[in-house]
Amino acid sequence: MTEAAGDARTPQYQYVLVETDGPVGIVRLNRPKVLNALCRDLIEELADAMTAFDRDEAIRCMVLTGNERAFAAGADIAEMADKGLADVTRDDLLGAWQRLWRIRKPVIAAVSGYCLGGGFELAMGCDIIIAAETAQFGQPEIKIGVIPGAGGTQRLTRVAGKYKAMEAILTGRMIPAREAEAWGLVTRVVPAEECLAEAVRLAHEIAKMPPIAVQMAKAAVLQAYETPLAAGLEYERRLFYSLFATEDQKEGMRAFLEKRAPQWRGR
Ligand code: DAK
Repeated sequence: MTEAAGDARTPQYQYVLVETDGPVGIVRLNRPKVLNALCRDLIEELADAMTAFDRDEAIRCMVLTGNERAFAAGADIAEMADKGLADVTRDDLLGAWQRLWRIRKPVIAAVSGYCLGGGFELAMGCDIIIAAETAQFGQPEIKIGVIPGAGGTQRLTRVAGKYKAMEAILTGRMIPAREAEAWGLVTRVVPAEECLAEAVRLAHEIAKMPPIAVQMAKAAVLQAYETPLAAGLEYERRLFYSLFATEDQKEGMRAFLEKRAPQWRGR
């Protein structure tokens, strides 16, 4: 059962809608008139909402979504158009985005419609992407005189490889959901009407897992993008050993041996 927005756990924001479904925190981008263009205040609110869920012990997994027409069509071009170098440097545009990349709990993006520019970068910063058949991905910044600035040249290249990324970024063309799937950019493609429900279902499945191990698994997978293989393997090994300090490891292994379901305590 979904909790109504507006209470202590789900404060009201101007540009994002926040709700909970048991242990799942759901954040919906909410500037439909401009295809969820990511203005500065929206990113600040998004970072606030997701950080609050990250700190809330009752929340185990998050879903980030938009609407049927757009996940997000990129950063707000109207807000950026007249800025100079001094403005963008002083405004520290990056600050709130950085807070998003530090979320420790898993975040599933449910993407329908346009997912462009900063919107695509936001989705790529999530841990799992469920795409509707209607989803269209792309980095069209080149068409407005800039390049991706929130990770697109790096994340897209690491996932899709140099030749796919180069074409996408140099032409700005849209990549339909099925093509994005073939490039390894999305977890799976589902019919549009099932997209959010599938993401929430998956979030509930993850929410049933032991929370400390879930966070460590996320950290270990992300480390694969940061380090050479030997350092990544060492990082994984250390996290693996450290889980033997948790009650959940004892409970999980005992429950298996006793042929019963484990009761996770998050300790
Ligand atoms: N910004 C502002 N408004 C936008 C917008 C955007 N990105 N995208 C759409 N809109 C607005 C349109 O202006 C229009 O407003 P009205 O005219 O109705 O007032 C309304 O949304 C509906 O859009 P359209 O009329 O254009 O709808 P169409 O179906 O005809 O076309 C479209 C849909 C998605 C193909 C088209 O809207 C479009 O091309 N949009 C722009 C896509 C784009 O270029 N995105 C990249 C933006 S640059 C960084 C962080 C982030 C970034 C960079 C740095 N740091 C932390 C350093 C990100 C940069 C970007 O994303």
